[in-house]
Amino acid sequence: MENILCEYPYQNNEHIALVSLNRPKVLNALSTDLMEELADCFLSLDKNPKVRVIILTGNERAFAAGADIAQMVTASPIDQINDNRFRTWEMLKLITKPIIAAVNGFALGGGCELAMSCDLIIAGDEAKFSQPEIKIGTIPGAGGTQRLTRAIGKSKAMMMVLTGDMIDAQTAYDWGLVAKVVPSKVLLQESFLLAKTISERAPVAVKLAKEAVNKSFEMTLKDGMDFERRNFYLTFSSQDQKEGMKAFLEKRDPSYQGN
Ligand code: CO8
Repeated sequence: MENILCEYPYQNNEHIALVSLNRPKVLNALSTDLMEELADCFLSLDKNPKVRVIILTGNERAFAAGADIAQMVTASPIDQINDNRFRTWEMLKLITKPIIAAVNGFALGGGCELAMSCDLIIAGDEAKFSQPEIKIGTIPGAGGTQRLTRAIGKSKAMMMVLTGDMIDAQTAYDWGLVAKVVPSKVLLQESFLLAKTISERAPVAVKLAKEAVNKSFEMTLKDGMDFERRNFYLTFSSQDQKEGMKAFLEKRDPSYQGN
């Protein structure tokens, strides 16, 4: 892989993988090759039964400054259709394990959209978020008008999408785009601790919970409640549910096997 790095096990923890975007010269611009590598890497981590949580990060300067503008500048709509550039983005939806976006620096355009495609975002206190496409004559194409609106509401999303201006990490937190802001220097450490906590929960239940929360973006409340209930029932077919409840009653820590 040329455009990303995958560290597994991360910090000697066989349940956690760290994936880093790695095109520092262009602020991790999301080329089609990078997105192919990312999708392949995520799919293989998803298949690995030991992996329970994935952390996605960039570097101190940038998570990602958007899709690769050099690759798009002369593209026609037909080029884009023929390339099927969104295929790799769509593949991210197939990942069943939680993905934490650990964002330092710029998360702009496709970079912000990639972070929003993850399950939750932790930001370093110097991170910046924006949907700047309007400044280069286009609009968001990978969820900036949809996921952002659901995350922060119409008025604020309109302001970001129509001005293209950046917001800082604290504002992103206040508006509900990110789950937590931490000092930039300890971003990976904090993300690891969160990943470790999640990795110690019942893996099947974690997957079913992730699926149910994500469904809330796509369903009416009634259908979402029905979906949630089915996943709730489904957890009772796992050994982990038996182990979790028994361990509680026996006043000991559970030992989850992920089945
Ligand atoms: N694409 C390609 N190259 C980039 C990108 C990018 N998105 N962002 C930065 N770079 C390159 C610069 O061209 C520069 O290269 P070089 O050194 O060869 O000149 C290098 O990275 C460093 O950038 P700057 O010199 O500009 O650094 P500054 O600190 O001055 O500025 C900024 C940093 C503010 C982040 C600035 O680089 C910037 O505004 N970047 C572009 C941000 C942007 O417009 N992003 C949106 C792109 S469009 C998009 O994401 C649509 C997504 C749709 C979904 C994808 C479907 C395929």
